Amino acid sequence: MAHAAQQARKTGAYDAQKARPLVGIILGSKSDLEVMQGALEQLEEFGVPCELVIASAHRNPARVHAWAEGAGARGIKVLIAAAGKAAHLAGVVAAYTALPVIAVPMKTSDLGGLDSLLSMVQMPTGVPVATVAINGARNAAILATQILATGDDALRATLVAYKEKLAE
Ligand code: RP5
Repeated sequence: MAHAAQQARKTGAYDAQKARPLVGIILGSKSDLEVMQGALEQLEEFGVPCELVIASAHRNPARVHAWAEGAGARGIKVLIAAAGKAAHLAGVVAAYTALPVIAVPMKTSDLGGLDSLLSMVQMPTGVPVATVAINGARNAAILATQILATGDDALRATLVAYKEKLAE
C-alpha cells in the first residue's frame, strides 16, 4: 500500500488534515470526544491519517448509514466507532460496510460502561465488530494501525518499534 503519511513523514511534510484518511472514526456524541482524543493522538503518533465524524445511531441514523456505506469508496480501510449506553453505533456501522469495525465502549455514569460493552460485543454471527476495553481509545487506534500494517511494511516497522519501546 502506498502510504502517504509515511512518505510525508520522511520529508517532514506530513499534514494530517491534507493526507487521505485511512481510518474513519465515528462518535455517538461530542461527549465521547474527550476520551477518544486518545485514539486521535495515537494515530497521529503512528502517522496514520484519519477522519472523525459525530453521528448517533439513534439521533442521526441516516447520517451514520451514508458515512458507513461511503467509507470504502473514500479510501478508508478501517473504522472505529465509539459510543455509550445502548451503544448500537458500531453494529449499525458494520451492517453497512465490509470494512473492519473496531468498537470502543464508553464508560457511563449509570452502569460504568458495562451497558456500552455488552451492547457492542454481543453481535450476531455474520456481523462482527472487534470490541476493545471500556474507554480503550488508544487500543482501538493501535489495532486499526495493526490492520493497516498487514499491507504496509513501513507501518509494520513503526509498530515493531512501538512494541520494543513498551518492553523497555
Ligand atoms: C451515546 O450516548 C453517546 O455515544 C454517548 O456516549 C452517550 C451520551 O450521549 P450524550 O447524551 O452525552 O450526547 O449515544
